[in-house]
Amino acid sequence: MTARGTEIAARPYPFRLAGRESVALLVIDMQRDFLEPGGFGAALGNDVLRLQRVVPTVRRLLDAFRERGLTVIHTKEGHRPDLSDCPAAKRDRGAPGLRIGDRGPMGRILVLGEPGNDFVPELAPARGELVVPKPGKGAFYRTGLDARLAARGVTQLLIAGVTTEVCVQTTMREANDRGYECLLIEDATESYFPEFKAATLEMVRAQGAIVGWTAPASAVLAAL
Ligand code: TIU
Repeated sequence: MTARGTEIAARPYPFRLAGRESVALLVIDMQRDFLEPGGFGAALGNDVLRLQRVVPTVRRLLDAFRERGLTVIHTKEGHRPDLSDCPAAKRDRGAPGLRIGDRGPMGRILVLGEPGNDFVPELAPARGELVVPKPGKGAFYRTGLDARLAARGVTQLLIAGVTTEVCVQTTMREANDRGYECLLIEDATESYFPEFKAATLEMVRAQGAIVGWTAPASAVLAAL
């Protein structure tokens, strides 16, 4: 990418990168709690292994951003050990095998600092990369992310991570409303429900990119 940017071959139309300083790779919640047995995702009854298929693609994107010195941000969904930032409405929802804060095989479910709440090892943040803990599904809710992006001059977010229709889509919508241009990387996001992933990709880029763009990782890598 030049200082003035270039274009990503995206849908519904090309995504013009504004320049090196304006773009960030935002990796959403690539944590053991969602990708490994014994965590939050599994406690909700999901087949967590299907999320692991995107790990190599996210890693390729991370490598490319790091090699070029571009901004990388990681979010992690989790709660304080006293659960003071976990609404009862979230903890009490549904009938999971283990609830948020309960002790599981990887430590307490969805609690910051527990082994199961950490990133999958292949995608661990590198020194200097921003790590944003978040109590909600959206990365802008009670995190200060907006101010931190503004301080860096970031206006465009290339988004990867899990799950497509929950934390990824919520974050993309929050970002879109705040004026960021967002591109969801199709093969770097995954859902427990393939039909929800497909619907999310369709709905964000419909109506002339009403929420944002989508493109495969190969198109993003070609443009960097
Ligand atoms: N359950 C589910 O699909 N997702 C979450 O609870 N969090 C995220 O998407 N990270």
